[in-house]
Amino acid sequence: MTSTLSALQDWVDSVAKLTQPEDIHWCSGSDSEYKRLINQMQRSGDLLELNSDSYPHCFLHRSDPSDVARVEHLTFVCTENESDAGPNNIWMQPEDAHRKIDGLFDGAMQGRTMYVIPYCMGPVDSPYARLGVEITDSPYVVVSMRIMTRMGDAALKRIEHEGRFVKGLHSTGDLDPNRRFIMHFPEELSIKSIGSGYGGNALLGKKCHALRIASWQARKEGWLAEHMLIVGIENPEGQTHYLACAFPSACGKTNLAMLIPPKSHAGWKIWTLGDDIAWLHLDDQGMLRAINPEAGYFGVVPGTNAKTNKNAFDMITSDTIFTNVATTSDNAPWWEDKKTGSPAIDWQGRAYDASNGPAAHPNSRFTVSAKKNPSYSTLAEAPEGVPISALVFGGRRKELAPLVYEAKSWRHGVLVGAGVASETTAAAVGAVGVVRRDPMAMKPFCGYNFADYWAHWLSFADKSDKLPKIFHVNWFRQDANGNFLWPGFGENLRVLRWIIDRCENAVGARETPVGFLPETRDIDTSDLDISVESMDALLQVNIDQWKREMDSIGEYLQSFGDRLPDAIKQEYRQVVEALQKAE
Ligand code: OXD
Ligand code: MN
Repeated sequence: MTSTLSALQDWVDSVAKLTQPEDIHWCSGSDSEYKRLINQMQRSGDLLELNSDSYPHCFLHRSDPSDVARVEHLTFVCTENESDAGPNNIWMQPEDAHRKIDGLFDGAMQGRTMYVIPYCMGPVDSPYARLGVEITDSPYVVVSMRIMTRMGDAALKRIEHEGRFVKGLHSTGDLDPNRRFIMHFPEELSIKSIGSGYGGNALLGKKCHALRIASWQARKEGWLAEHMLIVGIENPEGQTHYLACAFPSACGKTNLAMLIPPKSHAGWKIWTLGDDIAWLHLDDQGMLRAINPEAGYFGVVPGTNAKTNKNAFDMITSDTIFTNVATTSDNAPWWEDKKTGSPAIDWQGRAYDASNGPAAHPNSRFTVSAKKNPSYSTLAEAPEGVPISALVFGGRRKELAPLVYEAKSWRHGVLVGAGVASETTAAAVGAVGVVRRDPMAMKPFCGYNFADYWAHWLSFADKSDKLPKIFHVNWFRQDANGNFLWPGFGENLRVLRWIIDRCENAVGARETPVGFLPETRDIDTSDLDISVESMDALLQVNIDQWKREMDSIGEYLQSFGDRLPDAIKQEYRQVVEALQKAE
């Protein structure tokens, strides 16, 4: 096949010349193509079929043990000026970067098939959707992209019509971590990734395009590309509010997006629009509207069970690709905290032995179509997206951050987002459990200088007076013995209800130096086994701890030098002064 769009055809030809594949296959996105690739990978051993009675059409992929997570230390943003990438990114001069990575792509696809994957991020008929083409030599990437994006003929038609698309070149290379690089060229709207088959490094529509490149595009075009889930919360009267929530990787976005209301909340319903990425645009009325650019979920498996996330637990019993989980003796997938069955073979294919560590890799994943989610909202297909009532930031913090608080204004909310910190997780290579600054949960994903990004966020206040309120939540507070103070999961609906009540001006709040907090009585704890002391601890602002936190935020903000917007500095000073007065 060829394309009528010369920019696309010329690029495909030039990549083929460089990488020298044996074959070129243009992906149509059809069922038969998907099945053919699945069969081919079963024959090559890249996919293993799981128990077809209990897990029909489910497969296991075992990655190279050195290739199990995103590699932030090998991820580059390559802009002409280093300061445009900012201290939040690792930078390389674009010409040097191309030279380096093209050297690795030279002949990299010899003996392999080169797949050309046209894809659309967002509903194909949405004005907010954006287009891309990924070239890869990995059939695992092709089948995963078919689940995660709108991929194939319909996307190609729109690409040929519009003429503009993000170019993503990927090869698994030789999987040697010393020859692994994920490079972004925002000024050229292009991505080059080599040496990894792991989702966040290899499914280029996701983190590389829909966050790093899209955040750059969004700044130029006046919208926002964010690491946010999108959820609809319907009350028993049938009114629905939509929230977009930014939490760092593996901090419960998928669980919150698919929350099941607790028994005490009969009549409440939850609708999932997205579990990882939101693209937010102002409409002509000044409302912020969100679409989910993705079409599937690439979720963390361990911890998923009938209690923590029944929707996901049920959804992944068919038509799912698992990566790096363990298996039981009857060949069902198994993971830590599944609460049923036991492991026989670990994620590396060895007989399970507890002394080798967890049976499933802590960052093992499921890849599944969003349409399989019992709480899937059909509005996820709406070209105009959904109106957002509240934006919610959060992190994994043992102490300090209360269960919930509301920013005093949009500008203050931008400071709250900029100050987000969280304990690191297994989603990225590196130490786990270390608190690090993760502004707006975008530390690994903002494709440009955070100082410019905050300025862009701030600019929305001049464009609309209907912006959503901004909140911060923390489900992860612990007591002195390391026990979680808040039950989390479905019970988080109680906190979302306070957020919605605030958006409707239906409830008051207590003003503190860091923001508005609920009165304890305004979080409905009926039928919940939680002590008054725990609730008080969850809703407390410890002035001394917050002063130290503001020192740490201040130091972090200063690392952005002169580019830091004045409005952020002013908001920062106001919080510091309010804390001083509160002594
Ligand atoms: C993800 C991540 O996979 O954030 O969504 O790492
Ligand atoms: Mn994510």
